[in-house]
Amino acid sequence: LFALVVQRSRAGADGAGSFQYDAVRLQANGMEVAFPRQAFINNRFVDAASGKTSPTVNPFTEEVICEVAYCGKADVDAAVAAASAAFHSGEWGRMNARDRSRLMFRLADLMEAHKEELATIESLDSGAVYTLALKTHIGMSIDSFRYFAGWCDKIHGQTIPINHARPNRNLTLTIREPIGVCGIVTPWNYPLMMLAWKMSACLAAGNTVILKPAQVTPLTSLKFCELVARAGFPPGVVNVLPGPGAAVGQSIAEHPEVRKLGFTGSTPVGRTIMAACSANLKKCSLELGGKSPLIVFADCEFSKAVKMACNGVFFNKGENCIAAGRLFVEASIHDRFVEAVKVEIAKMRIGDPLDRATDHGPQNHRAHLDKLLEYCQRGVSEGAKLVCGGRRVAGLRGFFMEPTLFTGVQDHMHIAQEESFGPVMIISDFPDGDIDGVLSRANATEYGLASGVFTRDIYKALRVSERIHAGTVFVNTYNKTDVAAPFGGFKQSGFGKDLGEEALNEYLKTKTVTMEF
Ligand code: TAP
Repeated sequence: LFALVVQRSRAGADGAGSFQYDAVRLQANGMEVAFPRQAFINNRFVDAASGKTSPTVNPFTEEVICEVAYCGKADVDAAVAAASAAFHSGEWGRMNARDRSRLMFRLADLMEAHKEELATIESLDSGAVYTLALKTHIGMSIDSFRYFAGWCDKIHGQTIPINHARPNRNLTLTIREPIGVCGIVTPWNYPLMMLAWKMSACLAAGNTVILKPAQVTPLTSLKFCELVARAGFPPGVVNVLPGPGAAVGQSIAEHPEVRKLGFTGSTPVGRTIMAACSANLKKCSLELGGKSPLIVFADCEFSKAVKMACNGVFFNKGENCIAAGRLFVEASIHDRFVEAVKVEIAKMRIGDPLDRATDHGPQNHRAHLDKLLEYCQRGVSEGAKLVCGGRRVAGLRGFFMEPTLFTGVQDHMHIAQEESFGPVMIISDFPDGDIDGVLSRANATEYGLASGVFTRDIYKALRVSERIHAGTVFVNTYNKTDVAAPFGGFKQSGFGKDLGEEALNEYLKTKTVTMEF
């Protein structure tokens, strides 16, 4: 399908001067794309200390794209040493906030200049539909760097009137300081966007960072590193180590010199990470799984609710942490709603994610597809009604899953309780007018990431918003995240926020200075 070449490449001298790395070059999407395949430590692309590599696979062709460095503990130690030097004795630690901001804006501009290339790489590596990759995966990554670049010189403390020590006077002030060397571990569903959400706040606050991308989707994180160096970031500020979570992620979480860990991924791994962080009592923030309820009242704007619900479930092939994991539809519109969803599903075009007409691409990797098929099988065996889908798409190469619809789902069923992380809509009905009943069913989950409600009645919308146990509530919309709005879960969906001003707090510490005069 495309020629794969690894060759020595001289990247442009946008900021820090030119540098060389072994680029993978291939033709795709009507363009040549080039990206690194080695780890990025101290502004250099290097092999893993062990020399090991592992393949990354294109989920549309099922073919290996290239071999990527497979890092381990020794690489974490090297990256932490570089990040520590950059923070404690390097240029970054001494840099003015406004210069830091300028660097971040320059990086965002470079990302924008390379957005088609980044979106193509994301599509090849993760199966994301190109048009969505361009707008959301890459577009929101760029927005995130711009948004937080603007914060760099607006991070400040307070002056606080404490009791005086008469006859002397006292004054207390607080200083907001970066934490130091931070670790970030990301999942595979939005590879670059998850990097961007966390790293932009982390860098704006003045920290240095070691990031481990998901093994199955490392390529845009590595391309990003090329742009970091070209933007002129000093060595050691950004380090990226592809490799297995159990070795690289765990070593970052345990490392005594890493003082903060930002994690997005599953709830079980979040628990492991929190335990590992206890080694040196690292600050951590966890954005974990979800099973977000979406309540559709009979007085909603019907066609909008149907379209938004489909978007809430099938967006990014359902590989979306805030996906509407469970729909509760008021009984009097239930059957009409199901019929309308079937019509929407029939319209979805499944195919090559690089094709501009495609709505639904392949699932991210084979193991995930297998898990989804098993999940649907379990729904059937527990007695839910499989209206459509539930199978691998026949006659098509690639990890394609049919968009799936279950109805008649009972609260005790596995598919009512656990997230699929795939294109599976799960509908239950609720008796007309039973707001309290549906709220208690919607809240009967250990997750609390997002939620949604469709109604024209402001009273119902506010009552649901107030009483639902979730970090985000969408009213008459869904999936509407923005870089300026804080994002994060309650309960076992984790704690700490990405995005918005609140995200800065995750990467800052407060020092209190009290003076007597
Ligand atoms: P996980 O299996 O949890 O993996 C996430 C990351 O953690 C990967 O980079 C993984 O490495 C790494 N990891 C695995 N074991 C580790 C360990 N012991 N120590 C440190 N790191 C470790 O999740 P996933 O399957 O990639 O992503 C899907 C999940 O993420 C879903 O549950 C979804 O809801 C959640 N998610 C949540 C959000 C938010 S914002 N709440 C956003 C996106 C996704 P490997 O590369 O080796 O797997």
